[in-house]
Amino acid sequence: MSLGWTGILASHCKLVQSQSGRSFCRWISSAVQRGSNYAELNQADVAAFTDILGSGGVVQDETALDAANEDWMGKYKGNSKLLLRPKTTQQTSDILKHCNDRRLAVVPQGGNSGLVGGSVPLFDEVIVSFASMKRILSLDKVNGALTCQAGSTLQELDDHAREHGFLMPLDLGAKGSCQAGGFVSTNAGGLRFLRYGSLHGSVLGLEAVLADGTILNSMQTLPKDNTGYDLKQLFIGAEGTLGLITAVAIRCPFASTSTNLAYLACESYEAVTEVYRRARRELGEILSAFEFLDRQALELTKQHLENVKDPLPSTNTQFYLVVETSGSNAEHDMAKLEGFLTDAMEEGLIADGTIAQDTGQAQGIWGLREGISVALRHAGATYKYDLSLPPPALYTMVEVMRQRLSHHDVRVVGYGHLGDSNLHLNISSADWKEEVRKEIEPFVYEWTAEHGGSISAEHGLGQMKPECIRYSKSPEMVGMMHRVKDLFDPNHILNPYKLLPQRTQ
Ligand code: FAD
Ligand code: 2HG
Ligand code: ZN
Repeated sequence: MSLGWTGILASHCKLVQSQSGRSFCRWISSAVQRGSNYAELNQADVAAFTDILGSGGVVQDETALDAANEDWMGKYKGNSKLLLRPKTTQQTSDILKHCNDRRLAVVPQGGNSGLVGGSVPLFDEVIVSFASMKRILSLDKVNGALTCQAGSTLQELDDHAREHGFLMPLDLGAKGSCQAGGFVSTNAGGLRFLRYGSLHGSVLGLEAVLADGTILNSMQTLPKDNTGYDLKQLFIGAEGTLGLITAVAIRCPFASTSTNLAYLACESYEAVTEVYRRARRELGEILSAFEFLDRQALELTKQHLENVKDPLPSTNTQFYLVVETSGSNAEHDMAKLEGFLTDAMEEGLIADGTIAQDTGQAQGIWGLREGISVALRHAGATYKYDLSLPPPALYTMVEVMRQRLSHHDVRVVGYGHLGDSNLHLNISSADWKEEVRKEIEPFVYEWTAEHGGSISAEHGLGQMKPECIRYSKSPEMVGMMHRVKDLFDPNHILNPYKLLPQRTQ
């Protein structure tokens, strides 16, 4: 697969005025340049880092650097010569103090599962990995507050929480690799968002190190604290541009004792949205996930992932739903779900369906849904978009794109968190082709903004689309973000070229 896209993707854009008076950016193909204000790494820097971390925490090995320079999709590749692995908050602070004094640019890296190139360098930025900060620190058995170091993976945290009757308030396909610092920094959404909401609500506290080495500790574990500005919120979704998160406190709900999972087939998108509306109304408090995939997503996943089984092999509808309920009374929950499904079937909204009979079947259904991104990776190059759109417009986007790209040899795939109005639009092609990208962008962003959506529902902006933030945020909001950045990181050493657009003045 070609990796030569970074320069093109990290293009600048110029502002143009739309008819509605809103400012949009349009691509011009000038690649981002390495900031001339950044120093180049030298032997004295390596010696200073070795003093801080010992030789085990300073990685210059080519194989390890190759892996850390490249993102999960194989789409972005940087050229860092140094990977640092702190074990403590104090070491992280000492590293940043040195980098700030020397003007060395830094990329924080968690599980490197991000989908917008935020976790890899563009040039020679020093990579700070949290892989050696994996300790789970505490779990309050009464209120479910769990504290951990930033490098703990979501799977490890969920396993630990479940041992004590709780679960993590988020779940996603990359749970085996993504880390607390990474999912908090991206404000990841995932499969449990519908039930437990955003990390802006679940994160109770965090500890972050600012560019100059200052440690900001707000590791409170109580849900209420109204003493002044809630600074921790700024780090949630900041994609490593304001500080390095070293520890997190997160509120874990009790795990439900009764969970059901249904896999449903629908003929039309209208039926899908009606099933969703009724699920909210009729399943109410026990509805815990409402995901959808289209036939193209299903076919592609079956083609590329051998271990995925089609739960409804004899149906041939355009849409499939994964509907989960979680409650505390198995009989009541099942009766509610069955009643809801029977009504929807009798009214022709659902063409066919199955309810998982055991955990193995449930895992199979989730495996299919979570496997779509992995299958897309196997299929070649993917033009990946993660959009918030109002439910009526959500699938129109997929149809419009399919029509627009009909003269190209690509597969347009739509799936996502329908219950959160979050579409994952993926265009799969054997290879990257710049002419295809140009037909997708900026159209996809303009269309989304015109329909009142957001160009990033959950994956963030990273290096893929910092210039396009203006489709979703006003000039005043972007200006204020620049001022916050200046305050937290005056020398702009933290994750440069990501999230924020280049300044226009
Ligand atoms: P990384 O990829 O390493 O980093 C992500 C960003 O956070 C980067 O900007 C990085 O610089 C920064 N960062 C990392 N660690 C720190 C730290 N300690 N301090 C400060 N900044 C830091 N996302 C969703 O929202 N929902 C999904 O359902 C979902 N499913 C996925 C499924 C798959 C198969 C994959 C590969 C990805 C998926 N993602 C999903 C995308 C991704 O955002 C999440 O996996 C996760 O949030 C990234 O965590 P990470 O530890 O891998 O972070
Ligand atoms: C998901 O919901 C993830 O599966 C990944 O957010 C989406 O790969 C994608 O486009
Ligand atoms: Zn998602």
